Amino acid sequence: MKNFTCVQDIGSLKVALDEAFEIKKDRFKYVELGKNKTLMMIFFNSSLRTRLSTQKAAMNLGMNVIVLDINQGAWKLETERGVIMDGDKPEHLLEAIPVMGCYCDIIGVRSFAQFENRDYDYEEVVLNQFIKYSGRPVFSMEAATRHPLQSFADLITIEEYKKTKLPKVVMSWAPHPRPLPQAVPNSFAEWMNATDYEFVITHPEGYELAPEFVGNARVEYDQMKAFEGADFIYAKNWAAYSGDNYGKILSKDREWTIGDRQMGMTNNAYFMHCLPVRRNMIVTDDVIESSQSIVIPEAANREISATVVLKRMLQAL
Ligand code: AN0
Ligand code: CP
Repeated sequence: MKNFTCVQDIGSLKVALDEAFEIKKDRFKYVELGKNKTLMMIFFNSSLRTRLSTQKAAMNLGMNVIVLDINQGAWKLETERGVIMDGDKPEHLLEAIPVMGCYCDIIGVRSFAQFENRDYDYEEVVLNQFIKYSGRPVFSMEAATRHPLQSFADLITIEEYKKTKLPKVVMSWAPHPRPLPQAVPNSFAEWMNATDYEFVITHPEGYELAPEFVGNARVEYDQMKAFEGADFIYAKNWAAYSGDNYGKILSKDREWTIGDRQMGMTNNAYFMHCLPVRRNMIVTDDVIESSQSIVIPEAANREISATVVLKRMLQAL
């Protein structure tokens, strides 16, 4: 595997899951593979889990790691070509990227949607510039439209906890005070659509995701109805995708906050969220603290998904 940005890059999910469970049994099995290889992680946005789990994954593989937070200590970067650089940005991404590539073997990039221009975000301009100009294999640590390391960890978690071969998985929008990207829900939908699970998406009208991510999923606007018989509830907020509303908040309706009322409709479902989560906006204290909440094992599986991805990228060097 050269680059890792979406579900197609991982190939067979069955093979990927087998590798994940192999790594989980012995996470240092491939510790020789990364000797004298350097991972560079570039963050344009904040992170707790991705930063820590990906660094841990690299250490499992014997790699060296360099982390750069672009907004803390690096030069401010211009991203547009053709700009007369007489403002506050001393360096252009088009020099910075190949320079970063000189010091490492693999690059991870976190670069969220900016919500200024939908086409710019959905073309994944920043991530693709890394792929084009770094001269190194690149993986997404959440880009504008997807968060594949998260979705892979989510899939591993569902496989570990499911009680039936093909569980019913429901992704529910929930309210949040700030506009959040569609990357996590897009990506989760993309991975769920690649399985044979029953997959349902529920959200208020106006929050439709891009059709290429919704795929064949059932969209149900009645949250309580969507939750009926569910085995897994995957909560997430996202801002609107459609037309002029792109990046906007259309609702902060706390009727959608996931609590005992909604969970009571399910087949004693497990509760999942990628974290960070705002309690009593997305989910009540009681639900996230309940025995059905698997948000911590879900986060723990980030180390496993990242180890599989880095292992494959090292094998392809
Ligand atoms: C980010 C998001 O919703 O995309 C990161 C989630 C992993 N969340 C926030 O910015 C709160
Ligand atoms: N779930 C996730 O990616 O968390 P961070 O934003 O803390 O990395």
